[in-house]
Amino acid sequence: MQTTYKKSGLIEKYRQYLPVSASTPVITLGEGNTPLLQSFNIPKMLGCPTLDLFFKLEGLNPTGSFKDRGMTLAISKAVEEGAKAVICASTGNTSASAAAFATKAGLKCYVLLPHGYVALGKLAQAIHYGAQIIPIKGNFDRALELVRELAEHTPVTVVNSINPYRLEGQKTAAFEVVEHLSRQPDYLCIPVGNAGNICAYWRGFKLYRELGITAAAPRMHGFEAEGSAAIVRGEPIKNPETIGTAIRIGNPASWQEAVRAQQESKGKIDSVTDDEILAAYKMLGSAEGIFCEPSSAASLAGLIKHLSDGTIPQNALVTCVLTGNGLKDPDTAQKVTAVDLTPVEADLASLKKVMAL
Ligand code: AN7
Repeated sequence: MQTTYKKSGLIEKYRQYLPVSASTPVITLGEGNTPLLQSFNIPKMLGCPTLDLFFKLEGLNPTGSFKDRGMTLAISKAVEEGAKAVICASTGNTSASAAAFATKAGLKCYVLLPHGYVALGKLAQAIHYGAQIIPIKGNFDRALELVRELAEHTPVTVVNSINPYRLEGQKTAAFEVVEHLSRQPDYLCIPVGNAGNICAYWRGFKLYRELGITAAAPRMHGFEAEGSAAIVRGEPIKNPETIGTAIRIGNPASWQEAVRAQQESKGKIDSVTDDEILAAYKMLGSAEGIFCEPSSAASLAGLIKHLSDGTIPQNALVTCVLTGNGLKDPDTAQKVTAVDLTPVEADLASLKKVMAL
């Protein structure tokens, strides 16, 4: 039977804007083209009915986070360049994504994880996709230092965001936001960990402005967790702490470029507390039917902060990036909302009683 199978994935869609040639092997899992969902309930709840709010649901990528956008390109280029093995340090999502794409490409994948600080679902993914998992007695920043050192002495390709192809792939998210809105947002709110994604979005928005596809570019508002807010404080943090383990990073790899993105876009890099992150996380679930991971909710937490202090006007067009899927971190979901899970007798009378019917 003949098919007219249309190739999927970001590289096919955006190859004119990406560093690939006709001979680059394309390793894809169908990443990208994630929904941009309009929010109706949250603007009302915040007392800002004129706010035009959209959520970019990056948790709907194949491995459940935005990392897949960069990984399709990084792994495709690694194969093109003849790599046999890839390595990354990760707070979880990079490792899940690297493991999946490496497996698809037939490459060996090593992942260095901060022991005890990777959400259960992310660990399960890396195991399931067959990566060699190496938990270390140290945090993410130490793991990344080790990866850099290893790469100097061994024939492994680093697929952390210091790999130049990662951010190039991730910039496609900005293209999609513009396509879905038919214009640029006024503000982009985004969590900041290693600060790569904020740079990637800025590259994408800047390019579309240069090409005349949009008239302007949004202001980039990035949000670190208060306990790991190195950029806000202006110095690396030795022992970063936050409920958002994905952004528990004390020495962001893309620090300088992120500051440039903030300055060029006339945006702001700020911090949000764990309580603010959790409030936003719960609000997304209970008001919008969106389950993102705690770190992702830093974007909404930041928006709420900047609406209340007047940094973002109440009638703005805002896109909040929700970077990862809530299913990755079932432990936090269960911990933050107390529910009674005591079983009831399996009969109608008991049910009616507990349901107050
Ligand atoms: C859900 O996986 O650094 O500012 O090793 O997983 O580009 O680092 C993850 C980062 C936000 C921060 N939201 O993005 C890793 C890792 C989620 C994340 C970030 C991460 P960057």
